[in-house]
Amino acid sequence: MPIEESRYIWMNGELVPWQEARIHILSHVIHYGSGVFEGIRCYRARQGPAVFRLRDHIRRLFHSAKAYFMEIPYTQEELQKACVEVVRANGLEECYIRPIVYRGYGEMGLNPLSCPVEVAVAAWRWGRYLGRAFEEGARVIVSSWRRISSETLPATAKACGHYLNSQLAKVEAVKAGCDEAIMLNVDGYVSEGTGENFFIVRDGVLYTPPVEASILPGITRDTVMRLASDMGYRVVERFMSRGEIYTADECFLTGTAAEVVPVVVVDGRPVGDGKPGPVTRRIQEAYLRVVRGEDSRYEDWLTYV
Ligand code: PPE
Repeated sequence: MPIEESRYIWMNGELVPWQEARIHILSHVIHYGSGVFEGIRCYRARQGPAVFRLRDHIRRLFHSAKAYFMEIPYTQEELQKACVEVVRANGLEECYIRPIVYRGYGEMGLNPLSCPVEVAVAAWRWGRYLGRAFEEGARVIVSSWRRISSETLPATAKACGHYLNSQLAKVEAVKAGCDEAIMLNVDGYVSEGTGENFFIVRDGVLYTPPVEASILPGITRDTVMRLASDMGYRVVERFMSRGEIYTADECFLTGTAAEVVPVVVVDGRPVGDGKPGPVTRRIQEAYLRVVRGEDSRYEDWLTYV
């Protein structure tokens, strides 16, 4: 689906018209993937549009930048404000916000340190990331590509170049007629989806791979762990093997873009009875209530625009 254009993009402190938010072809990021980014959602809540877990996303952006020696020329508060400003200036209510910090035009070659660090924040309306799978459940494969190892790249950073790994797995899934791919880590344990974390449900207990399984520590994953335990479920972070997915009662994916998506087929095998499971449904509903400000226990997570 093409991007649904908005009017302005925040670039290095100024709002510029959407079509003018350009960078030079010789910018470092284009050649070497030297950028870090975030994905944040804003929802139509009771008292107006509200950005979900803005502080946590911006904090992770700074952590990602630190791993690559990128000094962001703004404070966390300033970038939080930039996100809110972009939503407001575009008159958006429900939207996706994409802050990106990248190495710009300066020098060529692998030493990035003298290239300028630039920042942009865009926002646009973005519907269901995995389309009908949100309702009907996703069909996934286990990819032949392993998730990047923490010994190769700092896998907990959300960096542009890391997503070449995700793209290989995603294309493999799409060419196999599936919605998404799950990657194993280099040791053969389940890691995550190409843009989502992964959970299974067995006998009413939720299991999700730990950070040590080379995952991106997802903010939606954290939200779901918190909501599920508040709902009375036991939540366990532990390594899991590929075979365990096949025999799980339920599986689901979590991510800012994807939200909470049931998985109904893995490698051609139905998960449970092949329909979205009841625990997944309950968590999906609870998540939507929280992001829309319908559950006062979690108001702290909302930043009203
Ligand atoms: N793992 C990966 C690899 C990942 O990219 C994401 C987010 C997650 C886990 C979940 O993290 P969180 O959003 O904090 O719960 N993927 C973002 C980018 C998707 C894209 O296509 O671009 C997102 O969901 O915004």
